[in-house]
Order: sequence, then structure tokens, then C-alpha cells
Amino acid sequence: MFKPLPFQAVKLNEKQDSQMPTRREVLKTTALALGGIALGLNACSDNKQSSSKTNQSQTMTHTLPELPYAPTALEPHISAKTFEFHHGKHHKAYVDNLNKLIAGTDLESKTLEEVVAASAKDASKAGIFNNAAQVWNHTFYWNSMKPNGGGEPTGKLMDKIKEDFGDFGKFKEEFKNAGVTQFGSGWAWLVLEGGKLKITKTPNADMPLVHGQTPLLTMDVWEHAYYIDYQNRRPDYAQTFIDKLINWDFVSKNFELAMK
Ligand code: MN3
Repeated sequence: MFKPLPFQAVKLNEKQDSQMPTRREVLKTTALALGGIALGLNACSDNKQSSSKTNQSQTMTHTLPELPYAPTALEPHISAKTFEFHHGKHHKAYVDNLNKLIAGTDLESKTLEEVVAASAKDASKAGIFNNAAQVWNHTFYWNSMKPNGGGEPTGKLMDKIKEDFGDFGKFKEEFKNAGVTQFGSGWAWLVLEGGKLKITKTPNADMPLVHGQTPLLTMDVWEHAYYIDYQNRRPDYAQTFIDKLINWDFVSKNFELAMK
């Protein structure tokens, strides 16, 4: 199993300038990436050594990670049918497209996070960014949910939510609003930026890592995420996500790593 090394993430982030994160934030992002490994997020990258063991060049074949639960585990809120398409077809297509697009390029040897960072600010690599970021976003989204999820966070995360949003109800309201008001396809996020919790929304494949923010939680609001189970009722899907599905253990772990 390939594990991205911290220096790779730091080096990558240093390539980006102006609105890029401070070194402290870079280190936090690195910590998050490493935390992600503990939670199985690196399952989307599988390293294959080149046939010659002395050859330093390696190619990275990105693979579809397994869901962190059975496809029926979130029923009745999200059906196995939705996972059959969303994970088995949409997420898989992003992985397959990414592998095709980077084949034979200098991105072929990079980790998923490196590909995302390298393609984010380069319009000529928009196709690569869209697929790489969607691979990352979906893996993060599966982990943002769990069976019997929802409820309320505890401990330091809850204290911080109260500090930055006023109360937990306000957090829920703002998070739902971000998801419902994202016009067209995109994502709602809870992020940490400059030591503060914030709720953001991004269109299409866009994501917080390339904006110097540390993602803690995400909700997919592309229609393919909810149409089979909720048809056009995105607000109902968002409410159910918040009340029944959020994996606060995952969010807390991301928060603690980001605050270190
Ligand atoms: Mn999706």
C-alpha cells in the first residue's frame, strides 16, 4: 500500500503562491492527508512499481476505493441502488478517466493529492483536475457518512462549533443552506480556515484543499447523489444527511488533526 510522504504534500503546496496556505496550514493539510490514511482514504491510490526494480520511475494506478460500509448500510436514507450508480459507476468513471488522462504524462507518478494540486491552477489540465478532484471528493464523502450517523458531535469539535457558529442548530441551518443553494452540481463543506470553522460550497469538482482550507466534512449535492431516493427534493436529502448520516467521528478526527 502506497503512503504519500509528508514532504510531498509540502513541496506541492509550496508550488502554489499568493492565496496559498501558510506553512502551518500546509502542515495541517499534510496531517489531514495522513489522518485520511488511517481512515482508509488512501485506498484510492495503489502504487505499482515499474517492472525494473532499479528504475526510479513509478506509475500510479488510481483505484476505486471500497465503500467503508455495505451498500445497503445507509438504507432507507440512501439506497443500495444509489450506491450502485454513484459509487459503482460515477466514482468509478472518475477513477478510470483519471488513469487514462494521466497515462504517459509526468502526473502518472504522482499521488492523488499531488495530481489535484498540480492541475488545479492550470486551465489546460481542467479535465485532469475535474476527475482527480472528484475521485478525492467522493472518497471523502463516503467517509463523511456512516450507518446510524447524524446526531451531535461532542468534545472539542462541539465547543468549536458553538464558538464559531453560535450554536449547533445554526451550524445545521447554514450547512443545509449551503447544499440547497449551490446552483447546479457541487458540494457543501465544513472546513477549517485560519483557525475558524466555516461552511462553504463549491461548484462541480472544486474543493477546499486547493483554496488553502482544510476539509472536515462534505455533502455531495450533484443530482446523482440523491435523485434515485429523493428525486428533485434536495432539501430533504440535505436534512436527512445532517440528521441521520453524518459521521461525526470522522469529522472530529479531521478536526483534531487539523488543530494540531
Ligand atoms: Mn457524486
